[in-house]
Amino acid sequence: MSGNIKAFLRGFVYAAKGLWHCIRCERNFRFHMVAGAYVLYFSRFFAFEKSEYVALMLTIALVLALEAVNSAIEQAVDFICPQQNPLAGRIKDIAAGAVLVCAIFAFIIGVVLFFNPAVWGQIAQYFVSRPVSLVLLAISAVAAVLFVFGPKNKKKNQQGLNGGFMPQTKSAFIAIVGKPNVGKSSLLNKMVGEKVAIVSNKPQTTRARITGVLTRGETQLVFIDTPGLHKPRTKLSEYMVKQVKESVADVDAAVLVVEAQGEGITKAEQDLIASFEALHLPAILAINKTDLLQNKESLMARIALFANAFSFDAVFPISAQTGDNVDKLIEELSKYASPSVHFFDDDAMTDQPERVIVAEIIREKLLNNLNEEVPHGTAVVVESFKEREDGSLIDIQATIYCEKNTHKGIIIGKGGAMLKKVGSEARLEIERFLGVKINLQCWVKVKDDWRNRESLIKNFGYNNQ
Ligand SMILES: Nc1nc2c(ncn2[C@@H]2O[C@H](COP(=O)(O)OP(=O)(O)OP(=O)(O)O)[C@@H](O)[C@H]2O)c(=O)[nH]1
Ligand SMILES: [Mg+2]
Repeated sequence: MSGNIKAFLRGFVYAAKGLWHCIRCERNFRFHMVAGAYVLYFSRFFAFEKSEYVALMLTIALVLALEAVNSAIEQAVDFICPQQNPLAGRIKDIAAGAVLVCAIFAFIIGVVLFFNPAVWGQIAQYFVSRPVSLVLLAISAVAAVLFVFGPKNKKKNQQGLNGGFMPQTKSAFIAIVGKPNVGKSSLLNKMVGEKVAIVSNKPQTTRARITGVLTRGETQLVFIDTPGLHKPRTKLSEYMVKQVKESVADVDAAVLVVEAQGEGITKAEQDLIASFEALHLPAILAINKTDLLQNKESLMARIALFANAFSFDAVFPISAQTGDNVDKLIEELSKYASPSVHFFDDDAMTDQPERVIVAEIIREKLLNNLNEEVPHGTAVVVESFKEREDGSLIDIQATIYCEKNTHKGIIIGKGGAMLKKVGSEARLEIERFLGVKINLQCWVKVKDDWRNRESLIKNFGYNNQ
């Protein structure tokens, strides 16, 4: 019996802790508390009926209770739903809508009850004739403003309540964005510590979102490498640009990668900055390829240029190639992690299936060995991936698609020399990646203008769903 009473009383302690948490972390809750207190204070000047007092108290209680419930729903949604789920945002909006409806009604009730100019005239006289009361009122107003706006909204970094209700682990989703060829995929690979995204010196190497995962202790950072933002000229590039926009909308923070050398801010970079502003997305500026810089003064000018365009949370001159300053960038990004389960195994580095990585490695070798439009018009599909029974070898068959017969000739090369070169470079890297010998066979096929054909784009793995 005494155990039951203890459990019953413990419920009140949890409730009090929850209330304290609301006051500490929720600015809107504090605002409504203060508004309620002033309403009650000024109500003493009005000769309200008992029923009017009841209506007033109930309205204040309802607004505060809904604010608390709204906060609980927001946190539950953040806790349960992976950030990518668009439904999560909608659930939070609906909960906030309920508070808004209640606050509007509370406002109307307030106006109806307090609309009496004669009484307000008397109240003004009351304070004018009592300077001490006027000063106290002014002091309380300043204290109220400090109380409401002083403590930060701490939703992101809250400590667990109820003795471990919140998970001990933390995670954050970070989009890596920028114009093509600035080194986004190189940075992803450096941060993850493994090559999970292909890299080339040609723009528009990355075509789809690539997830890279870094888990250090309790913190898991999920990086989303994106295609370089550019003006789309084909249906495939429309898909690529859409990938960037969707990525930015679904993360906790973004890293804008720009090159250390360069004139102004490009249109793509301006567009990305505008999207950070529109989404209120915190962003960090990574100024890459500093290893190529001759003088550091130009770096200062570059930092000033971007810092004037947007208030970045931090700026890091880095080199994705040498790894310079990348660890510091990771440290900074860890600050965006909030209590949450880990969305990937702690030893995972990417969510891409082996087949996709193999196809991407072959495409990378095509990009590195071919020039002009030819590599941009290629797509690679792994048709079969079979491990021999004794585990000694994996047989891989891949098809390289290109857009024109002339391109097919270039890819195969004189006497098959180019295809042989691409195949052998790809084989070595795939063997390193899979840790087992492979037998790689590549065929080349033509699919006219496939980059503008929706069904083929989907077949080649660039799926909009
Ligand atoms: N010198 C130097 N080169 C770099 C650095 N980071 C990347 N690169 C080179 O820049 C080129 C582009 O790198 P990627 O990582 O493919 O660039 P990206 O931004 O992912 O390009 P897209 O996928 O086309 O948007 C490659 O040749 C890289 O080797 C760096 O820090 N220093
Ligand atoms: Mg890339």
